[in-house]
Amino acid sequence: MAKRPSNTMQSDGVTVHDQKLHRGDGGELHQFAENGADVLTTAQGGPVADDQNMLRIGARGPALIEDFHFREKIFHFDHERIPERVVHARGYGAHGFFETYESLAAYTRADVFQRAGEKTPVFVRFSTVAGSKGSFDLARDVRGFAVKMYTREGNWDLVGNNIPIFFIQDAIKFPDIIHSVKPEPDRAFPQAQSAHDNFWDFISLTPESMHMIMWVMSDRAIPRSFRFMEGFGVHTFRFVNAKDQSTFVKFHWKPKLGLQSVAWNEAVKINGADPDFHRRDLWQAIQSGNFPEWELCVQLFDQEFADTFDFDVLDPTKIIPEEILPVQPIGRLVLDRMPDNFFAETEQVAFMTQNVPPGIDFSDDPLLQGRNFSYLDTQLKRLGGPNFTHLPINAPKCPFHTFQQDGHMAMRNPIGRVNYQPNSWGEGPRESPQKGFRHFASEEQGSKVRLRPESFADHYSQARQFYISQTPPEQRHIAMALTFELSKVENPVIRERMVSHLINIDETLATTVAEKLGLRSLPKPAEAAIPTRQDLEPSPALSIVKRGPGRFEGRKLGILITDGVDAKLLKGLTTALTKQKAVFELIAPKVGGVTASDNAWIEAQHMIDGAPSVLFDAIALLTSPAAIEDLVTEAAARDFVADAFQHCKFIGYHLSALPLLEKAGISENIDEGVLSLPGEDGIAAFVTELGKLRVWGREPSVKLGKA
Ligand code: HDE
Repeated sequence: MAKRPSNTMQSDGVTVHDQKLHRGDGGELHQFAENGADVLTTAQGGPVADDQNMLRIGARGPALIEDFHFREKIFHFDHERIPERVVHARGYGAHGFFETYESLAAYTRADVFQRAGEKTPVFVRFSTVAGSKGSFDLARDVRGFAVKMYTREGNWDLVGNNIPIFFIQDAIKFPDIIHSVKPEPDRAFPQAQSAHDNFWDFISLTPESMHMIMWVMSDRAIPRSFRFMEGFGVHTFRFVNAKDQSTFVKFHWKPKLGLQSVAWNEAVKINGADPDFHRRDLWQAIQSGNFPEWELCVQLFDQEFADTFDFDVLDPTKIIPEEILPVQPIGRLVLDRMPDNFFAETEQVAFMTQNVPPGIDFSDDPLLQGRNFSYLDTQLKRLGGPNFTHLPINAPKCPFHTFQQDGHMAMRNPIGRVNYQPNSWGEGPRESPQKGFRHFASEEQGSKVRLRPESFADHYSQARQFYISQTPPEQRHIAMALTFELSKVENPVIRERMVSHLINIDETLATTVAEKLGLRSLPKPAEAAIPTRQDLEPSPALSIVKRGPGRFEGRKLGILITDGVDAKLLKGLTTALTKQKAVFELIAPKVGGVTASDNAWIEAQHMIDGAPSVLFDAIALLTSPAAIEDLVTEAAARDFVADAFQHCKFIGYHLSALPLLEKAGISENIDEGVLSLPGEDGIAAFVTELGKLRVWGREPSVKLGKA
């Protein structure tokens, strides 16, 4: 090929395409079609000769409007963004399936629950609520847990959260709570934080939010992984069977690997070290074949239970404790495939609470009723037109037939003459009273009013029940979280108003927070329509710690290695971890790796500066006598150990690492969680010990959350 003059050379030095392909006579086009996959084209399919330089007059002259390739490319780029979700903007999704355990025909006619072993394709999107699309993963926040099941009778969207209740009792308050938590409108900060005046001002004026506040100030709001969180449908729904009989139902997702959260100090550091911590975790788990799994469980009850239960089952700020109404597993959800493209699937997926198949119906929960309007409405803004169901991620996977037509970006219109019904052409789909959705014919009566029922008036009893169900470290964390959040509130009146609510929940909690905030005295308790009930039993199911997994499966050990690392010990440790289905990453002074005691070269995944211990569930220090002297001079190595200790993690160490423990200031405090690594034989026992996850007893001594 003739060399181009240097002033028109491609700037990236890539070989210029064979010009023959672009001349355009028939034979050559045929050749182009065959080779098409690797030829860059415009969106119109036209092959591109030069993607590095605009068309211009002379090498240094003005650009030409005739350059359709440039214009198309920039035009498209200019329009790449769509509005982010008004809430739950930051999310991450995956595909999988739902498998039904047993037929639930007695309760529901929903096809998805008719046959044991039936598998239904699913797409799930996890999210934070307040932060924008580019915010960090470890914000203190509720997590969205939205599930789209592509059933044989259309899509069923169970758009839930990782907390079983909500802040408000009426959908009309949603814009207010969300405005209050989002960045304040004049200054446009803080991002992805509830720790500011507007949020706490609204909350302290909204007593119905107190139960939810207990949950979001607990460790539930800083989960270790999407894989280790529960999910909840929140509202009471209805199952409706083939005889049109209704049973109330509450949905719960239980993670197979158990619950786990991080410490607040850890969350803050994770956000700096890896803002994509939760995304990466899900990506890595699925890509490595460790498919996350949850069981779908239900609480089923009838009208009689609803009438006699202590609280109104339509009130979305209340739970039904599992100890009172057990949860029954009815199927499992497995996530086994990442989307091919984030935007096409995770960003464009449109969840809608009103997507329910025949056999699943709504209750009159006023939050759910309001949501049923909002989720359809918002898609129009976000996805730009009424045809968002034409996007593959939103389209049903069962046959479907509508007479809807036209609109922006219509991909499929009715074929043939008929686009209405009834018609006498004998064409097109028809209604089916038997197969079709029949709304449950509940008896309703009453005047048209704007009223909250009295049965929604108790705002403190379940908040107290949640608090007293927690273990001491979990209670400490709630107190610390409240103190931290309120310490960011500039107006002391708001701080005090919040404490006045806490008194109604638990006096010790209120006193602790008041002291830590430096309040001179306890304010008067907030006025309560209904005094807090002291007789509600603690519900152990509400504590994360009481229901720890007891095993290290699915968790990650960070192994710090240096030159001279004991090769056998390392092998023994990694084999034991793999056996227990745990994972590990190697961290070294240099990312290239280290030379082990047997002279083998071991590659590392991280350099010590880039892998603080907050990214791991526990750490092991596999140093060597020769390398330790240099290592202790590294601030990152000292922080690695000191942070792990402060965050109550297990630390396994080779004896050569003692000077590092000393430099990190913990050699005096060695406890049952700081373990000298045994020889090869004992290493499996060490990994079993890691299943306890944290040494919470250490916490008061490191003053992480001394309450
Ligand atoms: Fe949502 N919520 N929400 N929400 N919500 C949205 O819909 C809304 C509520 C939840 O991954 C929006 O498509 C109102 C409770 C999740 O795409 C919007 C009310 C629960 C997601 C909306 C609530 C949720 C959303 C924004 C008060 C737990 C993310 C974008 C009545 C049961 C879904 C969108 C995804 C998203 C409205 C309260 C869960 C605006 C009006 C309670 C998981 O329609």
